[in-house]
Amino acid sequence: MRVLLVHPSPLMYSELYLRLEPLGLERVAAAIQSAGHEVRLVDLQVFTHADYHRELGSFRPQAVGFSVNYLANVPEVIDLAKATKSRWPECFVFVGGHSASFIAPEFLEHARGAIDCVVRGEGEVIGPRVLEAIGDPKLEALPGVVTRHGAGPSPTLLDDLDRFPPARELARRRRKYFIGVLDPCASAEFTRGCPWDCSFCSAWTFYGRSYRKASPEAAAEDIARIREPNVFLVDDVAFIQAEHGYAIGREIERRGIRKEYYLETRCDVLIKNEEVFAYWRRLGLHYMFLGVEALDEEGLKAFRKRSTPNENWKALEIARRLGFTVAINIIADPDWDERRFEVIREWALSVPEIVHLTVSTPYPGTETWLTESRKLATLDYRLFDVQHAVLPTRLPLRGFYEELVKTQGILNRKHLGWGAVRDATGMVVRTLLRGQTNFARMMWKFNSVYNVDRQFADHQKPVVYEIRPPRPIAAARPSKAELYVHVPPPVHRPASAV
Ligand code: B12
Ligand code: SF4
Repeated sequence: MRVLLVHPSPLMYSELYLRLEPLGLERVAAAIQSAGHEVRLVDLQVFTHADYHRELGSFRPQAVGFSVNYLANVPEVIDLAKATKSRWPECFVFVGGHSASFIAPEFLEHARGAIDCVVRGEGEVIGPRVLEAIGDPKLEALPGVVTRHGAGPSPTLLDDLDRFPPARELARRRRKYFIGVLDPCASAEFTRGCPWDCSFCSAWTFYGRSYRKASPEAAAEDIARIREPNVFLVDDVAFIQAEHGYAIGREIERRGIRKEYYLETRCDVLIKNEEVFAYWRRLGLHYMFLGVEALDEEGLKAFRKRSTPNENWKALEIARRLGFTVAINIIADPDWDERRFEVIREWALSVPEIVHLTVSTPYPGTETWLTESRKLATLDYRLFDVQHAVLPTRLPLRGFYEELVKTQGILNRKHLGWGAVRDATGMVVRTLLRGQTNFARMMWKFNSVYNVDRQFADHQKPVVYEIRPPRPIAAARPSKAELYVHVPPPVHRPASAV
């Protein structure tokens, strides 16, 4: 069967700092290929809607699968599904991915028949089975599958992460993928899932709080196959188990691989496993993202981050000592006033790290979605991208964006202003000499992306598809059944996360 897999367009954030390959879709593609199908991939982060329609005309797929990891992409994907079905009514249209998994029934409702099924959870095991079941009533009895007529049991976890290494060759124009100075940059995955349970995050609810590891050999083999000089490790929390990190590192050394890496981890994991991070520093790890989220005890408790301000500072000291360039994220609450933004600005300018600010956003699949007592101020999916305020703002909405953009501008100038440009000139020249322009462009794009008028105007756009607001729950904490996509097998869990 001819199958076309599609990744939607980038959101605001990716227009500026990064654009990454659609790794999940490449893994699903590998599984579908290994079942004997012909697969092509269109990534709308780098191709246009016109390219997509041309591909439909030339490839004539019998099935089109969309990846919806981000809630803000829901309207785009519904419209593409409708356009596809109206031109090619025989084509089977299915949707999978992180966000789609939490909102399957409403997705199908909005699409009014243009989407044949939503596939909840991981796509590797179920993807090929869905294609096999097209036209058969047994489709809706498959694990994770939801149609307008019914839903199968909960989805099946992939038993072995080594199966189905990503079909990277399907992502064309790979030079477009980058993160900051890591230009171009590929992505890779060493582990899947997260054993913690932060209230604002859906990484743990998607995987049912499970945690799986690729074998060190397969992980290193995958890195060896990557042609790009840089790699973004997509693991939710890198190197939770130091031994695993060492084992992969040794395999990488044995193969003589030299690359630069970026990863994300928790402050307490960095403190506990400092040595493995120091070891990876020598292997080429220069950049890391640390999940700090809040500066005060109260904020960390509210997010159930299970770390303290002291631990966070200690982790930052370790990262500085080891010579990492660190990015951290602070979650801005729509309830913030000018004073609160001022405090963040002062603090952010006093530390050497790159500080990002995102807006607190309840997402389906998170605990906050069910427990947040404030009423949503908008039901427009497109605004659920952690750059817009979807909860009521204390300041007038425009005033909130003025403070947000002012703060983001100051933080941006700190690491991308003229001083930084001077320091980064060598790097810009090197990337340009390699024919890479993503990083150089990023340095001049800020004002067109983060812009008060633009962000405010986004709220005035007509809304075609509205998110279904959460049903209030009776209990203080939602049950697993209310939260999980994958119902977990018995798991390893670090003591600090229990
Ligand atoms: C890497 C990553 C990114 C990368 C994007 C990489 C890319 N090109 O997709 C970057 C850094 C750019 C990024 C940015 C953002 N991210 Co992000 N990101 C992640 C992260 C950590 C891992 C994703 C990943 O690669 N996983 C590994 C692959 C193998 O899994 P996967 O993509 O989920 O695919 C599997 C299944 O979903 C499924 N599947 C996927 N597609 C399809 C399609 C079909 C047809 C089928 C059948 C199945 C299927 O099968 C795949 C294999 O099992 C997730 C957290 C998580 N654990 O998922 C957050 C996450 C997806 N991001 C999130 C958010 C909020 C964002 C941002 C909006 C803001 C931010 N926090 O930075 C931006 C917006 C990005 C954009 N679209 O422009 C949220 C999503 C919230 C939501 N519900 O919308 C998540 C869940 C993090 C969280 N803490 O809650 N992100
Ligand atoms: S530690 Fe990170 S990935 Fe895990 S639940 Fe918390 S925010 Fe999500």
